[in-house]
Amino acid sequence: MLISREKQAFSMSPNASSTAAAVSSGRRGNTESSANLTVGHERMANCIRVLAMDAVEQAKSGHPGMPMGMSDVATVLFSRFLKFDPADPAWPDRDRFVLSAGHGSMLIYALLYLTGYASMTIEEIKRFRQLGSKTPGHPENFITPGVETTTGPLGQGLANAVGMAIAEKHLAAEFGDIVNHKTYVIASDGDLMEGVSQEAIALAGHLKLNKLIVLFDDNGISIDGALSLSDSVDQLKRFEAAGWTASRVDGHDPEAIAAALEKAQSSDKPVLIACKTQIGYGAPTKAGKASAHGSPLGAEEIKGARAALEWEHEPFHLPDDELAAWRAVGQRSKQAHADWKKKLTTLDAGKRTEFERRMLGRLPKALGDAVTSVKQSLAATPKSIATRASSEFALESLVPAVPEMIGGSADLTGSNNTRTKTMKAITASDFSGRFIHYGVREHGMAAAMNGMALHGGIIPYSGTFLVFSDYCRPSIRLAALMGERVIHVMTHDSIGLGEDGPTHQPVEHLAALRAIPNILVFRPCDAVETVECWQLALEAKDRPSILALTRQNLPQLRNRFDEENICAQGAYEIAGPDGASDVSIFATGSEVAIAVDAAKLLAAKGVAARVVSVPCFELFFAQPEAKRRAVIGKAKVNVGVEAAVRQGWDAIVGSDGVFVGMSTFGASAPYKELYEHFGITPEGVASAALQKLGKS
Ligand SMILES: Cc1ncc(C[n+]2csc(CCOP(=O)(O)OP(=O)(O)O)c2C)c(N)n1
Ligand SMILES: [Mg+2]
Repeated sequence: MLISREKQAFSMSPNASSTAAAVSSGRRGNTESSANLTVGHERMANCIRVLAMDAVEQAKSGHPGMPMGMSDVATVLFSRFLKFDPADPAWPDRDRFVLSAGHGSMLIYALLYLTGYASMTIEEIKRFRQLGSKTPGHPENFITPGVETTTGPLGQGLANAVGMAIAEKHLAAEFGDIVNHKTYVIASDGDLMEGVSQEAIALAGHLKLNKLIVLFDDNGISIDGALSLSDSVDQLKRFEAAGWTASRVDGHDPEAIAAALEKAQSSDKPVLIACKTQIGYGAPTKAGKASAHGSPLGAEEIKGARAALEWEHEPFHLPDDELAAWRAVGQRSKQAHADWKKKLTTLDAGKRTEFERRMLGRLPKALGDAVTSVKQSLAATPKSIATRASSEFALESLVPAVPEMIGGSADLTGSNNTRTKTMKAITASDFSGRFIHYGVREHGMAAAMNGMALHGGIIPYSGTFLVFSDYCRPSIRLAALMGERVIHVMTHDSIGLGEDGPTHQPVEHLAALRAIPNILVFRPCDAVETVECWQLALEAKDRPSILALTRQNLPQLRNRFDEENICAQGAYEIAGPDGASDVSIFATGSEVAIAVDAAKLLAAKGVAARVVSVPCFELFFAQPEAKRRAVIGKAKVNVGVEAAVRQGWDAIVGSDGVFVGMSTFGASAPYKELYEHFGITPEGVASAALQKLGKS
């Protein structure tokens, strides 16, 4: 039998305070309800185990092994340490709990049900993995109250948690101890093998995020079998090298787990607790084996597990005492929550209003005024500068007006222009700054930004080169899926960056980003469009945005002050003759000026051409059909111009439209020569249009 009777005896021994005893002992002084002392740790942990194996069995798919293995750890965490209130999953000062190993979703669903989250009923557990349930295959924060972030792609949750811990420290620096919580993570072997985890742990260690506590499911098993097939990293040493404190415990020994967690409470570094566990703990033949990872255990195995766990109850049925003990766990932080609310009322009224505004994700009124003043200034004194510099010019006004904006760059601060003059950097000893030097860690940066946005109270924006959006993409995709407001400033957005050559010149990236649902990809053509796009990105509460910006200077094409945010239409006519046009030229970013010059060349040849700037495909496609048709127009020839691949452009220019752009990788040369070389010039555009008109 795989279950150690010794362990059971130990956890039930009078010296080892049982979970229930801890529940009733008023640990941290926030216990209200008295728990049923007859239910010990093991029985409580077994509630998770049986729910996990039964739900996976019923769904005929899922991952029973991890929840069964980590039940003891999770039981200790939830029943003795985690500050949470099932009645208010959005309590701003709750501890954050991130299940980075999202495949173990039944662990968190069981915990939410057991501790009394209203939306997590036993019916939902029975509907595990079914359409419309609160129990999807992997945890989705936008479906299930109590789930802090969407996990499944390994490594992401851990890296999100780093962002949450940064957010906590930053907000605490600003608002005081109204913000004072921990961030706990359960991470698996897979989480730690993923590259993003290295970026995340290095950043966490550097910033000394001592309220971040990672519980590593150190089970030595992954899908292919023993971890030794593919990994021999000493994780403790690895974390220690990154500035963490690390220890290893028996993940089935509640007191050892509790002692490690207790010690972690006062750490001055982020904490790794490697919990040695047995995957599928309780399953008679599959425990400790990869076969427990991701398939139903099967009727026989479940029968054996029930016997081993001494669990005589029907599937999905929990005895009253066990459920009562768990529900008491859900009440543990009631007093802490009430105290917190009281404390909030003692906060200075202005500060309190500001805190609440930020946590609700509402923008300050000052944003509109800041945008207007930037636009007025640009109308009075036009700027022919790179859009990355226009972005910096906008940020000089936006950052003071929107205090929840936290900027950063992945070691390209001077190139991305994301740091304004007054922005102070966040450091390990002072989190009051508003700029993060993420280091050369694009993936970790994007994942941490998701965590900051998820935490609430912060709108993170980043900086890197557009070509490295590939390095951020997994997290950008998740931001889009979750509907999180994160803003990526991505400069050097085409062959226009010049000499660095094709490794640095994005070609397919705009199309690839536009392919992600629920994202806004902005490519402004001048300083005015840039500030308008910034405003739209900030106002897009439920989706991430990309600002693709140039390295090279561009003329300011919009010299009139418009109160209205014209980029909100996604596409609009920026230049054109009074009457009908033979040619419509659609362009984005740096190519809009080229299109305007092409229209002039065409006019000189007696061909009327209009130019439509398309700063944002997604906003344009969201316009009513009549509006879209009007912007597309009825010219004989449509031409699209973008220094990137054609993919996606047919939706605007039509499949018989002309496209002037890139169909190969770029090259290393001064940028003007590259534009000539690849034919993305006013002459090239005009001649393509004439050819299509049959006039060449
Ligand atoms: C980025 C990513 N790659 C691959 C997978 C598929 N996958 C799910 S779990 C897993 C590894 C399982 O090992 P471990 O993380 O140790 O989890 P355990 O089996 O111990 O529960 C893999 C490869 C994934 N979810 N995310
Ligand atoms: Mg494992």
